Amino acid sequence: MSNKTLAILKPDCVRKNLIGKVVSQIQEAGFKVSGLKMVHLTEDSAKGFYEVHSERPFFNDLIAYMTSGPCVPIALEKENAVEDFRKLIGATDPTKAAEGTIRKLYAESIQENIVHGSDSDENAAKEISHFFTRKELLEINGWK
Ligand code: IDP
Ligand code: MG
Repeated sequence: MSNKTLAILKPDCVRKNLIGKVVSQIQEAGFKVSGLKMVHLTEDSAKGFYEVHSERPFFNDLIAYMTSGPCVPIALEKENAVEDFRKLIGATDPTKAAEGTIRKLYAESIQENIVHGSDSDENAAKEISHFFTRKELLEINGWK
């Protein structure tokens, strides 16, 4: 099992001035920040990141949303990171998300849902490398 996952604070999170609140909730849940930056995704980069959804009816809207402003990718480390992070953010549709989850607290809709979380160890590794080089990531076990 990997101990890494990728979060993205999506453009609605940045616009609503919620970066601090959401990062704080993530850290209070025991995740360590290994890499963090603010980027404005290009259309090509967003399409590459969400390639698995390219045949879905919401794909074009998803790309428009994800390129509508800057977002904040965050590489995270914790034991059981992928599963624990999905629990912390809640269901894709905020009306179905559990109480206290980040999406239940802050998301507007199934599309504008504040935050991304990787869905498997394999995808976490791919998604982290979409945004970060190895040198940009702290080695948590080496922290003094
Ligand atoms: P996830 O983010 O919970 O893993 P996915 O099914 O992987 O959900 O979908 C990726 C993103 O696409 C969602 O977070 C959301 O922004 C958007 N999305 C998913 N389903 C819909 C939909 O039915 N309508 C509009 N947007 C959607
Ligand atoms: Mg997904």
